[in-house]
Formats: sequence, C-alpha cells, structure tokens
Amino acid sequence: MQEILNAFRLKGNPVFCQRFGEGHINETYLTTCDTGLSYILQKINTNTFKDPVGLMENVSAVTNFLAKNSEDPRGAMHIIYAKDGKPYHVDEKGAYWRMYDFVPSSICLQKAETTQDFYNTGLAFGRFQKLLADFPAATLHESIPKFHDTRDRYRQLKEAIAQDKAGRAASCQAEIDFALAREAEAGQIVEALESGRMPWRVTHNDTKLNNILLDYDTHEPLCVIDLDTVMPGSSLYDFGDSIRFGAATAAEDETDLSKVSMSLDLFEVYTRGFLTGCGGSLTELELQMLPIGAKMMTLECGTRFLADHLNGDVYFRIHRENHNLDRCRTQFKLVADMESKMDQMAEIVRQCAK
Ligand code: ADP
Ligand code: GN1
Ligand code: MG
Repeated sequence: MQEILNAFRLKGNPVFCQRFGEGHINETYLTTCDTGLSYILQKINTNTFKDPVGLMENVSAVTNFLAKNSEDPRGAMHIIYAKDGKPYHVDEKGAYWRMYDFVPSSICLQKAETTQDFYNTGLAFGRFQKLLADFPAATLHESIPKFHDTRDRYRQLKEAIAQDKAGRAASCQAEIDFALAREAEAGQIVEALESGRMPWRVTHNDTKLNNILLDYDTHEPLCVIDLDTVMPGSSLYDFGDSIRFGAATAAEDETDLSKVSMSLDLFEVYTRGFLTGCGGSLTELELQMLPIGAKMMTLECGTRFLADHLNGDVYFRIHRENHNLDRCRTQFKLVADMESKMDQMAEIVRQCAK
C-alpha cells in the first residue's frame, strides 16, 4: 500500500490508511498524512469498468467542469495526480488506482437523518443535472454500455437463469417469477429516449444518497461523488434511483421485509428538491413519467441483484451469504409497494411541478 500511496502527489507522508465507505463496486481507502490532510484512495473495479483510462478521462472532464461552475471549492471532487502526471496509477499487478482530496468537513449518509437531508440531496442531484446540460456529452466514454437499458438487464437476468451457474435458481423461483411478470414494462424509458419523445441528458446514473457529500455541520449539499457512471441518459434514471434508495423506509439489504416500503412523504420531499434543482428544465413527458422512473429503477436494480445472486455474486460486493438475494427482495417489495402508490406519486409530482 505504501508503494501505491507513494506514486501520488500527496502533501506530506501517509501515516494512516484504512478501508472506508459502503460502496458496492470500488475498493475505497481513507488515508491521512502527517500534514493532517486526508485523501480518498480507490482501486478501480476493472471487472465493472473495462476501460479505466477512458473512465478517468470522463471523471477528469466532469470534475474540471464542475469545479469551474461551482462557487464553493468543496463543490467538486479534486483529483490527485500520480507523480507521472496521469490521473491514475497502475501498480505492479496491473491494478488501477486513483486518488481524490477527502472533501473537508463533509459527511456521507447511508440514510437521511431528517427530511431536510433528503430534500438537499434532491436539490443537489437536480442542480447537477441542470449544470451538466452544457457539458459536451459527445466527449464522454460510455463507461458501462447499456447501463440503464432495462431491456438488456432482463436479457442478462434470463441468461443467468438459464445458466444457473451457482445452482440457486430453484431456491429463488418466487423472485424470478416476480421479475419475469414485469418484463413487458422494461422498455418504457429507453424506448421514449430512442424514439426522440424524451430528451437525452448527461446524467449521473447512480444517485444513491451515499453518492453525495453534505456539509458536516449544516448538512447543506456540497458535492456529488462517484462520477464513474456519468453518461448520456434520462432524468428519470437519476430521479428514480434516488427514490429507490432514499425514499425506502429500510436499508437496501433489510431482511425483515415488513419494514420495507416507499414513503410517500419522502417521495414528496425529494420531488420538491429535485424539481427545484432542475429549475424547470424537465419536459411534460419527463414529469409525467417520474413515478415510472422510480419503479423502473427499483425493478432494474432488483433484477441486477437477482442475476448476480444466480451468477454466484460476481458483481456486487457481498458481506454475508445470500446478501444479493436479500437486496433483491427489498427491491421487489418496494416495486410492489410503488405499484399500489402510482396514482398518489403522480398527484404529488403534479402538485410539486405547479
Ligand atoms: P463506489 O463506486 O464503490 O460506491 P464511491 O466513489 O461512491 O465508490 O466511494 C465510496 C465512499 O467513499 C462514498 O460513499 C463516500 O463515503 C466516500 N468518498 C468517496 N469520495 C470521497 C471524497 N472525495 N471525500 C470524502 N468521502 C468520499
Ligand atoms: C452500485 O457503486 P455504488 O455502490 O454507488 C451500482 C449501482 C447500483 C447500486 C445499488 C457502477 O452503486 O448501479 O444501483 O450499487 N454501481 C455500478 O446499491 O454498478
Ligand atoms: Mg458510491
């Protein structure tokens, strides 16, 4: 680890380095130097991101763009370059590492502590999307092709069922049936984009609450992080994924499903924040389909957890047996709950958009 740390232009000598955060994909470490400055070191998951150089080009371009356009210096992540001038370092085993300043006096939440926190998240992701309207989308590499093409996620799920690599299909037939019963809905968003009825935007695509940093004291939104999946997409993806994670009444991996539902109060709070942040930039169709966005992102995420469980847990990091199946179950419970609340969600969006 010392060798890896030494490859970067740090201010001081590292005296501490420890695993950090709760991301499912990259390997994240917090390191502190004798100068008191802290850094985030990440091993890029190249199983997920096949083109780490292109990925870092995206992240550099987006962080530079955000830095230029935000007043608070903590409003954008700051890449620490390697001593050879690259925004990443390749170690002797061929692994790709990158480093950021630890955004000072910031906090990352796994769950909103107050409704105001969740409003702030909506505001920040809405502003992020509005700001990126001027970003040159054509310069972005597609870091994960078809990332939110739900039709393709179903194709992958069916492949996982057919191959049944881990021999688990028989034990999760109820979840498989739940997913397949909704396959006909999978193309709704991507078809609206492809037909030109809905605008392509530069979106974040992974808008979990823990991909945003808030000010430690005031909980004002500071900085959107985890920029690996910034790509052209739909506003529904960003809205929907935030609802999936943040408007849920329980954690993504809760095993007591009686605790899992989608809170309409939290849905309303986030919708207000997001629409304020977007500043009137969403079209009528986007507004009308926001509730569908919430449902589709949750259904898609559930199918991804299920496919990974069937494949033997090769994509999402797990911390216990059946972890991905537990995650899949919470997502499908949320989908069922959302299905019973579609009219109320639509009414909330209409009120918030007035
Ligand atoms: P993953 O793709 O695995 O989710 P993230 O980039 O989201 O990785 O990082 C994981 C966690 O590390 C975040 O949820 C957050 O807690 C923390 N983190 C990442 N970057 C920073 C940063 N620049 N400053 C402070 N904390 C950070
Ligand atoms: C992953 O990287 P992280 O933990 O922020 C995943 C998202 C999923 C999410 C589910 C690149 O997000 O797409 O929605 O887990 N990121 C990638 O919690 O696949
Ligand atoms: Mg993350």
